[in-house]
Amino acid sequence: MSSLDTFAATLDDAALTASATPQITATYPDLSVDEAYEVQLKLLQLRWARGECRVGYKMGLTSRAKMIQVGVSEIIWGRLTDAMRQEEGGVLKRSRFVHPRVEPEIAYIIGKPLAGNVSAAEALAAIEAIAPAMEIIDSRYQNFKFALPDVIADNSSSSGFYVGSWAPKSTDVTNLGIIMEVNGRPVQIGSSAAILGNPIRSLVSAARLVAGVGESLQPGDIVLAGAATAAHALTPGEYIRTSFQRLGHVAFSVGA
Ligand code: OOG
Ligand code: MG
Repeated sequence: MSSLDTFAATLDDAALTASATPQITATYPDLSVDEAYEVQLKLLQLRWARGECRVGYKMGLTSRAKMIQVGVSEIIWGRLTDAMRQEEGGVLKRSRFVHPRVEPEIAYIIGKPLAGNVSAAEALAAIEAIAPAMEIIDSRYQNFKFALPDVIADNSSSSGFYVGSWAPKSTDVTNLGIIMEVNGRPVQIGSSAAILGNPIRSLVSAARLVAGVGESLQPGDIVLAGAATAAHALTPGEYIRTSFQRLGHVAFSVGA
């Protein structure tokens, strides 16, 4: 096994056992971004070998609020599997995760293949529908602390996602109000415009970045555009509900 295989196995084990692991860069400071994406692919290959299926991609650190919260300021991406999809309105088991957080997201579903250097107009034309969403992020690293290559290797912290009702692709989502509430109290308020000025730019970035490793956005793929606000750390007993102007809301409860 190469050291990249070992890093992937360690991260996979950390996720399966919900236990934190030291940052890779603590002992291997030279891990490059390209190597980190190789680790991420190896990590996903372990999940696919257990029967999980690819369902799309997540973009990360596409807003200033997120970059500031985690101290990394590069756009990153990760891969979504069917097992990460959570039932909207259901109960999320806190104990399955190390230190989960939730954040508001906008989800696109792809209607036509998209890859490479595309314009915003081409990205819009490739969308089939848009939905309100939330992502559960759970860094497998101790104290939720990481450098850029660490978080990339860790599938960009992705561990779950909720998608609400699909709205027509013609819905203007460039500047929608977003309110994330915990037990009825607003904890994050923002706008979809915080996502790179316009969330479609996140899809443009996704098409370019996945093409860099020979992949493409395929019909039926879900793409999460990245959080518009900082994330909220989850505690059992919380009811999380995020409302998106024009798109409706998404909710779930946190159980032990
Ligand atoms: C990295 C993942 C960032 C987003 O939406 O910005 C992300 C993290 O915050 O742990 O998913
Ligand atoms: Mg996210």
